[in-house]
Amino acid sequence: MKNNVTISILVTCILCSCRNISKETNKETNNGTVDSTTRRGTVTGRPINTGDRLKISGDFDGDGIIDTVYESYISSLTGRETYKTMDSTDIERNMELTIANKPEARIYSTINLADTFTLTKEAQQSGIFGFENLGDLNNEKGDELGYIIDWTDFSNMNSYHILTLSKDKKWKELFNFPINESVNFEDENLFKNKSLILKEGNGIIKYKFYSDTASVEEGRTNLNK
Ligand SMILES: [Ca+2]
Ligand SMILES: [Ca+2]
Repeated sequence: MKNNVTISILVTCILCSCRNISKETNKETNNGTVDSTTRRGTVTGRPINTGDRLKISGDFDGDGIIDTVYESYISSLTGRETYKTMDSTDIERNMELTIANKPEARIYSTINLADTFTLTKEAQQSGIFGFENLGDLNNEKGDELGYIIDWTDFSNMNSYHILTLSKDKKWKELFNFPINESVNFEDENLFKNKSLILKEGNGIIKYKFYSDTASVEEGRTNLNK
């Protein structure tokens, strides 16, 4: 009797493992035979990692309460958050798929009555980087913020943007300047505060920009003019 029980358990186990093996084999066969259209469907079918969206905090409307500003990266085809990376192994294909996805880089915040603001509708980008609270640069209540568009290209040429929230709760660009993505962030090309921007006071800032003569130079501007 005991032997019979042992044998039937053994048989059940073998049958179960056979079923598992055949499932695995099917899965492999499916993967091996998908055509490019099915594969594309699989890529866009994966869950969206919104963990790669950036956020910063600060008092951007100057009411004394700390606010949070979030990055949003949507496909204008669906109006929903979408993938920053469409193909992590093939750079050229990633570029094509990104453009075809018609993405928009935007920001939104916890600030009452401040609308979602579009940073760019240019399709060849994967959101932003260097997203930071710059403090109150123009001496008008409220912190300013900085960002750089993460262009999906092979160029190091880019621009640094400074935004402020106006009194009527609208985001607007105060200033921008050209940068070189690799050279500008080398230690010797940053100010002593490890930033591209240094506040002088009375709305005046100094900034490190990439010049036409291919070197990092220091500029100075009045944000209130
Ligand atoms: Ca606030
Ligand atoms: Ca300000």
